[in-house]
Amino acid sequence: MADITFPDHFTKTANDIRTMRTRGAGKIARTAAKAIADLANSYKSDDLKKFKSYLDHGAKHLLNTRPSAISLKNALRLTLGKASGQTVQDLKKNLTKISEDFIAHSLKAVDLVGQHGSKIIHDQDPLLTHCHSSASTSVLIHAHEQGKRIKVFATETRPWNQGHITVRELAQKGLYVTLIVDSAVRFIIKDENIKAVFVGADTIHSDGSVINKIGTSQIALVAHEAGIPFYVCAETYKFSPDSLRGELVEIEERDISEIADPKDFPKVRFRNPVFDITPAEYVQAIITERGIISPADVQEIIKEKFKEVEEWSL
Ligand code: RI2
Repeated sequence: MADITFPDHFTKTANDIRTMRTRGAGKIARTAAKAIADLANSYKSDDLKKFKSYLDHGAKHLLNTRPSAISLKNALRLTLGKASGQTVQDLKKNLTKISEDFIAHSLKAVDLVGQHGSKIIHDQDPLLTHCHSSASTSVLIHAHEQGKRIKVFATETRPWNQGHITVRELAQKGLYVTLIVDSAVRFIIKDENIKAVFVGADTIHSDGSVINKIGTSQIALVAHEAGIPFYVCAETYKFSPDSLRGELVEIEERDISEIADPKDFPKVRFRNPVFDITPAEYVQAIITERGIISPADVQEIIKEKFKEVEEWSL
């Protein structure tokens, strides 16, 4: 791999994902699908074997950027893993088409998640969300557009403050939205009589457990304590086929400079895990583009969705 040089646009895209300039599991997936097709189209020789190896190295380069987002790996599985061709030109053409289809389906899926999820929201419901998830905001926006006068409470989501993106997006769409600090969740759930929690997912394991932004599992526990439903909004390409074999995603730990400047805290250690795992028992349902499913049904969907690409490995 050391002797392979990728085009600038490709390394920039990978770097944007790593540094979170491009973020959100769905957007990462679409960006990776486009990046691998663009990489293919920038290849100059007619040597098919070398071409495949080049793409494989490109895929590995992308995979290393965000280890907890199975959406990225699945985007490569569902594009590169399905593409075929007897010549470099054929493979380029086929991969480009598959990549475009994946992106279109992904965008459509976010809308469908919104349509399905909005049905379980009632008029006047106070609701809570965490981080910024386009699948979750799709649900909330659809409910609002149906005339349901919901009140959304959104956590700021340290250390990256993705909650700021959420509140700006929802406010701009005309929703009644309130920003709270992460540690206010338990107080707000009780004080505002929150009726349900909606979050996104970076990965969903075959046992229905959910990897999402750090703090999600605490919120799930508080929702459980309060007896309110905790819903996960996720397109099915966030389901992990690896987890069928017991391979769970690694929890990404990012640079401590995201939390504070260590120079200001002599002799202090830091940790910055950016995701956590919420067990299936705390998840009321998963809202997907196929409809609202039980965490117990995740396994069946994985088997069906990934059967053709199961053996393909990067
Ligand atoms: P959508 C994000 O990860 C958040 O954890 C969010 O819940 C999840 O991706 C899903 O986002 P990060 O990239 O695909 O901010 O629903 O670390 O937009």
